[in-house]
Amino acid sequence: MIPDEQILELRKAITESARPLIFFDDDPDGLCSFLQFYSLNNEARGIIFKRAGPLDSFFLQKVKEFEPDNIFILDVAEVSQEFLDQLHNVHWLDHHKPSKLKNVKYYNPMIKSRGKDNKPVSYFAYQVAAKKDPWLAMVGCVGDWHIPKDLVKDFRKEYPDLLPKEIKRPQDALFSTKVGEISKIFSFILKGDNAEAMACVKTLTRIKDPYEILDHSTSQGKFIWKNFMRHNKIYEDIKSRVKVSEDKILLFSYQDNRTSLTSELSNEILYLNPEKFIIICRVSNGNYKCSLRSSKYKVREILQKALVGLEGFGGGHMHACGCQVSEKDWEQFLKNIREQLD
Ligand SMILES: [Mn+2]
Repeated sequence: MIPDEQILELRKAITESARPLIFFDDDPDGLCSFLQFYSLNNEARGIIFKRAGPLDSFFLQKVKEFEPDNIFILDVAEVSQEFLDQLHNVHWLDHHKPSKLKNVKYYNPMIKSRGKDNKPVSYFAYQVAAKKDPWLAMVGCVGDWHIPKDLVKDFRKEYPDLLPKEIKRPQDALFSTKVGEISKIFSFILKGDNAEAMACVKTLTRIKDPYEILDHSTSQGKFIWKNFMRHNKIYEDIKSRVKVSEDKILLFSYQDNRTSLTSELSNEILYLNPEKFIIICRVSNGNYKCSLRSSKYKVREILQKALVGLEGFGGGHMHACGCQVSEKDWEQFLKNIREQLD
């Protein structure tokens, strides 16, 4: 958990900021965290952080243009010290492996719980926003494979049909319920180029109710739905090409220089094939960009060992990781993984 005084400190910081700048991760948890922070301060400017290494000085120009008085970093696992050293009033709320960086106010439930509490950032953003929008918190949490007990209680009071009582496992919530569908929609609208994604984010800040999206009942809801469908078509096409064999590794790669769908695809493929070690990769500019999933194996440990001595990097959660491996080291990488599964 995050202590109450820290939640209040964050609430005060975002509410009283004149020009808050918010970096958020490009997944439903990051987006739902941003939307809840935005609901506390409509002056906030959001920047989607697409993962490819740490959040670093590449973004300094953006900071200088906006001249924020406070900077918030939500659900981003890695930030560079060099970047932080050039900034003031940075608040970083995360639930990945705790960081020891300086010149930042750091909030992470993993610290006090000694690694046991890794509830999503959108859950803590819900506390920060004084529990205003349970649906945003729930969509973010389900996207990160969590169903926090107290949150689901609040959520079902308002939206019982979006997450039926018999649903207990996060993966069932994600792949067989309406709240899971919204999570998928949030995930897909962040794909594609930045201008399109930001137009969707901006539209979402004006949506008050999940049914606007699910029933396409307002112009904002229609806009989100249309953008979702565009990416969903590509997604379904790639998914239909995944083949399952007897092998304990389920490996699938495709060529695409633009958008990554590997994270979403690997989640669904794991759901459909829970016994397999899933490796879904997108090949782009001589690199394999992969999402690794398994419910049986400790993916993060296996990945760390497999990367030793190779050109590549990666990390993530115990059972869900991302990585990038150079084409020339790809076969060795696969061999290193396979050895650990036998
Ligand atoms: Mn997250």
